Amino acid sequence: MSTWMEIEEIAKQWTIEAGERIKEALKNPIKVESKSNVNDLVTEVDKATEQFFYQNIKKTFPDHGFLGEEGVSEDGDINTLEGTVWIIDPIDGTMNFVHQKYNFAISVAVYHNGVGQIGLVYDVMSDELFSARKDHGAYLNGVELAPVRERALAESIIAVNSKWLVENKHPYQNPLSALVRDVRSIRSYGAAAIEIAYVAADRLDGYISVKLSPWDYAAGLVLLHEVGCKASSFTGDPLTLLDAESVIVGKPQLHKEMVSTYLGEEV
Ligand code: 2AM
Ligand code: CA
Ligand code: CA
Ligand code: CA
Repeated sequence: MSTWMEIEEIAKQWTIEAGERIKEALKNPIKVESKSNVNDLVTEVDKATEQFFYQNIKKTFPDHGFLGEEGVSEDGDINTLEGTVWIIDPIDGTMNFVHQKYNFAISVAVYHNGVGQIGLVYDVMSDELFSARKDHGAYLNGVELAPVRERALAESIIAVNSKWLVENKHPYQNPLSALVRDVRSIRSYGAAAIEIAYVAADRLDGYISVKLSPWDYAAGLVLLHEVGCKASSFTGDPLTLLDAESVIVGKPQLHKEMVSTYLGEEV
């Protein structure tokens, strides 16, 4: 039986190696395909990176479960978080990867019976590794992140995908618009895992997304927990990690205010 500390070390090594492979792949033209719609992109590199993790995990930890965005697992999608489960987004921010060759991350989480034990978010091109192990703090490239520092909503910077503000059926009624008006400013980095890691690292105060999947935020939740930040659905309910759902992340006071005053219901 490996300890969580040992598993974290192995996970970090695989993540750094996966990052090297991605950088190597970027030297050649990359084949891009669409998934659910023309703007929902996937590349051969997303699939190869997920395959790299899946094969390593299967070989090293044959009794661990696997949940990844590109569905490479031979056992199909899991529908339970019982036991030890790896939740992986091989490239978070694929559109950035394709268009910018920058601002994308590898997101790796290990959960045990539904509780986040290890969270890694590796911003490949910036070479920034955000890491956390339950009850042992959160780190950026080995330097411990400070516990959460609150900031008033009017002085807060939050990240949202602003396309969703206009894609809503009734944009003028969209409660997100009022929040956008009242905070200090808005950012949109296009990679949920990085945006959540930035909240943990105090580069952002909050992050909101209308719809995310477990692999987008599983590692981020472990980081947030270690610094004392909060995450929930728009209704304030805990995130289930098994379904796509709305996600609101923030420092505790700001999170509470965003849910109670601005959101509180699905949009
Ligand atoms: P991805 O790059 O791994 O697909 C973009 O604002 C962020 O939302 C990215 O983190 C992206 O993850 C995530 N996302 C989740 N569902 C998405 C979807 N259906 N289409 C595009 N991005 C999605
Ligand atoms: Ca995707
Ligand atoms: Ca993602
Ligand atoms: Ca992805």
